[in-house]
Amino acid sequence: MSDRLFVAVFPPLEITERLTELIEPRRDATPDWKWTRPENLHLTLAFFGDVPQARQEPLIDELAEITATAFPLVLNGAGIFGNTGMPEIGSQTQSGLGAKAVWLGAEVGAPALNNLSKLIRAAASRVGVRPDGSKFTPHLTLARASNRAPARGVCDVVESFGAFSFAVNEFVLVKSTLAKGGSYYQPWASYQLAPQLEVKQ
Ligand code: 2AM
Repeated sequence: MSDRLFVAVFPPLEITERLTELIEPRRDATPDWKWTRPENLHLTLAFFGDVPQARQEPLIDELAEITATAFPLVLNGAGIFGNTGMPEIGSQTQSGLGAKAVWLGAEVGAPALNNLSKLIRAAASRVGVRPDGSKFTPHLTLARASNRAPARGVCDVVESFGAFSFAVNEFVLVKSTLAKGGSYYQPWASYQLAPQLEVKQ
């Protein structure tokens, strides 16, 4: 037996609610694009695919050994994943070429997310769980196209959403179950980051 596992940061409720308010009126307006369900909004730090049950307990324990500090994150601006899986950001999102996913990028906090992703992938490797090796691109997927579809309209919508700031205080190991209406995510284990020290001037 194995489970499909990944590690992610979930935005706090107020951000999810704000995003949901912005997304809901668009759901039926973009037939080629499926907007992410509110409870599924997240930033993936590491994707492991199917992890055999025997490796899950060691993985859960090894992730608990990670020491990292909480950090601020600001999500802003649209990016796309195209056929190549490579991110295309900024002006290229306006090119009108077909894309697979449209996402919100990290305006502030990308290096800290990258660092946390590295720590998580290293921890997983130590217990024989191989993380997806593709280049890490901090992103929160907002819409997916089952076939490549023109992304310009959706990118413009996402660009109009503005910025979302929050503190990343924890990361979560998630079990993903593939279902017809989209994946279903269950938190498997949560890990708190050390509080950020306040610098008094
Ligand atoms: P996405 O946000 O770009 O779709 C669960 O599948 C999560 O893991 C999704 O957020 C997905 O990213 C991410 N992920 C990263 N690499 C993946 C891969 N090779 N296959 C499936 N999902 C992957």
